[in-house]
Amino acid sequence: MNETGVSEEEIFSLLNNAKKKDFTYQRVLSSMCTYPHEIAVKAHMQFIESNMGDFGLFKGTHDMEKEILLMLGSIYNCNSVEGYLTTGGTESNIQAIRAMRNFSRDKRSYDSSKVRPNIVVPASAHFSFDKISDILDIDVRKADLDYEMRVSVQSMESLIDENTLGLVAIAGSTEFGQIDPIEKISDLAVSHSLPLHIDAAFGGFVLPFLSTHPKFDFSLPGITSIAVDPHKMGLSTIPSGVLLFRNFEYLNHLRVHAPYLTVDTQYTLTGTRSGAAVAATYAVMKFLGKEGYTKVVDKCMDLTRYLVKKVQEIGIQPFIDPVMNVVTLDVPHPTALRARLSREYNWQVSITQDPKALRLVIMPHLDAEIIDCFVDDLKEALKDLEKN
Ligand code: 0PR
Repeated sequence: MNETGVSEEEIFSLLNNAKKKDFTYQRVLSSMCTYPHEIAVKAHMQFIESNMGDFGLFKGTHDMEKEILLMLGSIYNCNSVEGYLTTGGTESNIQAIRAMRNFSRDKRSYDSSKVRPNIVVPASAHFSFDKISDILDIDVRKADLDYEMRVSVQSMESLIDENTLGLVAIAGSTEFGQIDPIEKISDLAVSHSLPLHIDAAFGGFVLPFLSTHPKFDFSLPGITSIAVDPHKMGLSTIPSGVLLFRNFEYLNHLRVHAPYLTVDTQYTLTGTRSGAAVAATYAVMKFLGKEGYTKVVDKCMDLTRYLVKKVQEIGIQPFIDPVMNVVTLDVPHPTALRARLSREYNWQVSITQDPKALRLVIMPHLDAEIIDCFVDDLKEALKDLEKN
């Protein structure tokens, strides 16, 4: 650390240099994040010092948090919804499974030294579930997918046993943007009296704004919790995730006594929490409303269809028909192609693991012109690969 402080001018020169090394989103087709809405940025700055870890000091911010939960409860068909703003999908998933574990432990009072509990998730689950296995010391059993990358309900059922804490289904999978057969999984959860968590980190701000979509919310009786990330398609600032429970009963299993704060209980994973992200999320949700988000989603879906049409013109097919604004392309040598697109053409794309496909996320920072440039470069990169 330097002995004495440096001037503001010098600081900004350092910051500008760092910024130059960062990618600008225009060349990024691999991210589920995007530029936050300017209203969100303004709100974030206004509440920059607000700490939801001690929300008795920040009653106004806390009221906005409660309002966010109510707004989401109304679009996810639940008026008894409880929860809180997390740092994102990872924390929401950890806490949802921790609540399941505690619920089961309190209800069945099992001896954790003798029993190793498990949860059943789709094989397509985000890698946060591998962290969960490690943190909570539980087995994460991965159910098979069908040919369209949806989880097989039969496979899920075959993995359930007396040590199963609960089930997970995905509304908008990370790699393929696919939606599991959630209605059937809800029935499965009900018939086995198990809680069901929906990972809608990505899809939660897409599905409600599509003209038609399968049910994925609290209107299905088996669903006990939902994770949704305003910092992805919600256009809020990072870190903004939301964990929602159907009612207080599940949240209450996360209760921790918090002495010396203005409120004596905490249900969250982190202590100090960003009130700025709460303000940002509240502001952008109010500002856009259902109409605004529908426009955002419409634009991304139009671009998604446009991209599919353009790649089909050069003989490339999507791996599955895009369900939301995630496109996977069945290309030769995806790993080499990705490297080439990055190295020679300065595009950031990603690849799926199994099966391997080129993966593109069509976020609001993209437009038809960028897609045209990308497809031209993709065509050239494919030619380069054929030559080598
Ligand atoms: N659940 C799903 C379905 C997700 O897709 C993700 C993240 C998470 C949970 C975890 O969310 P947090 O990262 O907010 O904890 N999906 C992307 C991924 O990990 C996130 C991402 C965002 C990746 C921006 C790249 C990027 O540039 O692949």
